[in-house]
Amino acid sequence: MIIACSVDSYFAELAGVLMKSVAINGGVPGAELIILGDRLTRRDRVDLAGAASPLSIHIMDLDEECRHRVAGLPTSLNWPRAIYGRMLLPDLLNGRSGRLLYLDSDMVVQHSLAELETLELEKLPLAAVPGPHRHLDRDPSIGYFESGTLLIDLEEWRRRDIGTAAIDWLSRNRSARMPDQDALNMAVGRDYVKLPKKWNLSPRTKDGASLAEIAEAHIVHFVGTKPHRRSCTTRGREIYLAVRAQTPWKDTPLMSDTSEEIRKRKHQIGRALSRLGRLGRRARQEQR
Ligand SMILES: [Mn+2]
Repeated sequence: MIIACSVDSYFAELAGVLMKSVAINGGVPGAELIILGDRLTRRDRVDLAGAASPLSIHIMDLDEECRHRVAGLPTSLNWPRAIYGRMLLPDLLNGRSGRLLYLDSDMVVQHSLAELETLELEKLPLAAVPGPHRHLDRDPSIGYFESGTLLIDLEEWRRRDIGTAAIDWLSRNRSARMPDQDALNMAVGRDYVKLPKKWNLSPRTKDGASLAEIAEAHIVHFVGTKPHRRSCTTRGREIYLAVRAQTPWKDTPLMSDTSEEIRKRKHQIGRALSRLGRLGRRARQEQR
């Protein structure tokens, strides 16, 4: 089984901790670990390379062609371009068959993933955990899954060209509430295997999980404030910190509110500059 996630530099630590948790708790010594990176720094690469020891991580880059494919899709501070890696990976792994376990970087594996290596996928493109959001404008009986854990049948996904269908839908529906997740749900419809909650469990109090459920969850998902921020108070955060202490990030200070504020400002400036660039191009065209 291939296990992959997709991150930019900001989420590199989370990806490293996730992969470490796969190595120590995943019970899948034969797994192949892949990180699809969007402009990772040299430092990120060095840290990630050692993060999953004794397993090794292969880093792939979100190249020009990938960027072109997702160029029309919406992004924000919380939804960077890297989230679309899950739509691209099955095509990037063209020629490979079998299954890909795609995981959000803000997850930690606590117990064995071995069950997912043999779980029956019933000739469907993926398996995922059903979620509560039913805001899509379609027959509610179709249901809705969360995109944090995706157990993908690579050949079935490519046969149905799920990646293209999701990208096309989202480029026509740029104001979707949950961009990658809504798009995948539209592309897949009813055709997925429903996984139990233990494969994608949010420990947040408002998501209603009990402490016993959190302890038993095979994969916990830190939706909301990310656990590498100093200000994170999410329940179960110690699960993240315990694994982090075994990674190259163990002596790195947690992300302060100041650096988070700087990130936000940089993002706003980036947006403003690209808006100015567009206006400038339009003005020049009008002068012609
Ligand atoms: Mn997530």
